[in-house]
Amino acid sequence: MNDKQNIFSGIQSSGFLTLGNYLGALRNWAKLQHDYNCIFCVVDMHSITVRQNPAALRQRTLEILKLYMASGIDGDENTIFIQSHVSAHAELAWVLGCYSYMGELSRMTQFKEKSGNQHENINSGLFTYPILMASDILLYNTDLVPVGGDQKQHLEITRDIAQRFNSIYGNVFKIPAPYIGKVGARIMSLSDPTKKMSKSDENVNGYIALLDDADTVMRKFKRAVTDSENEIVFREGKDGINNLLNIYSAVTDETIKQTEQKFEGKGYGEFKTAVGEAVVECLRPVWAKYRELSENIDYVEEVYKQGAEKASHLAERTLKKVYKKIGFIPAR
Ligand code: ATP
Ligand code: LTN
Repeated sequence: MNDKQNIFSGIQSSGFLTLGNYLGALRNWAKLQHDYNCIFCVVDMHSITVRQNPAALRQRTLEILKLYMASGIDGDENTIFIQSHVSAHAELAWVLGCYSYMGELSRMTQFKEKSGNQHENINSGLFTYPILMASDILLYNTDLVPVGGDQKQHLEITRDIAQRFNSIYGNVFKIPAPYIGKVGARIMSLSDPTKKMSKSDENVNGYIALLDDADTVMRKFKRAVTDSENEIVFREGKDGINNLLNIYSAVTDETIKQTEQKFEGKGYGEFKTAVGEAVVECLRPVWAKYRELSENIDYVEEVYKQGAEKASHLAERTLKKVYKKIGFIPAR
């Protein structure tokens, strides 16, 4: 091992990735890859807390993996893998479940939200979801976890579980910290800019899917909800314009101030077209790389197989240590 810090993060394979996932997660991960030991996982096991169609799940898991790579994450330099390929995640989750409390799990806002949305399927996986996430993170001696603000609470429970375990058994787990970027931290829906842009939004006009084509991207931006004024400035109450300014500045690397000056006196229609065009330009290289990877599926397979091997090696070491500490007899 080198002296770089360890990073772990993951995305569920529960829908099409959006511009929000790209600007809030993937693009930032790609920037971290040279300065940290990075492990990026497609968390397919988490996604079955919501009913999935098997063929669609298979397709999406692979699609997300390719999008990791198309966003510039190098599959040779980093560890990229699929969660269900490394059995230690499920095994550690069982152990940690015995050190987690019903009370703390029932306070998780994601559980409250998701169980509110699917009354017919409030399964126990939805409830224990944060334990599996804690296992993902703790297996790899993770220092930092790059996630959006919505995941902060899950990071806190991960730290609590790890500290509780360490206080009984000694220094077993490294205590991880969240790493929440500023730029693109929260991209809002184009049809309701008071809500987060989300891949599970029923209204397809609310989000830009990363694999939407250029015409669709332009059409969705042209329909974006704004306000009845005609001033392109970042100001409280102008949620739609604020979101478009945020997106424009995130994809062009200009500041909000520079963008405001550039569009001073211009109309909303012209601004929306400019934002759409800037997003298309930003996504073009991702689309090209994605196409290339789709034609070279053997390479993609090699990356996730090698990734699972590297990840298993690290994960098994932690799991062995845990088993020994709690008093399980070693099998070998
Ligand atoms: P869902 O809405 O279906 O719960 P999601 O789109 O929020 O899913 P996740 O898999 O929960 O996607 O998130 C993957 C990563 O992308 C997380 O780090 C999350 O914080 C980030 N992310 C998701 N949506 C946005 C957004 N609108 N703006 C910025 N970051 C986002
Ligand atoms: N819960 C996260 C996805 C996730 C994750 C992780 C993120 C599962 N395991 C480990 C970081 C580290 C989400 O819904 N975005």
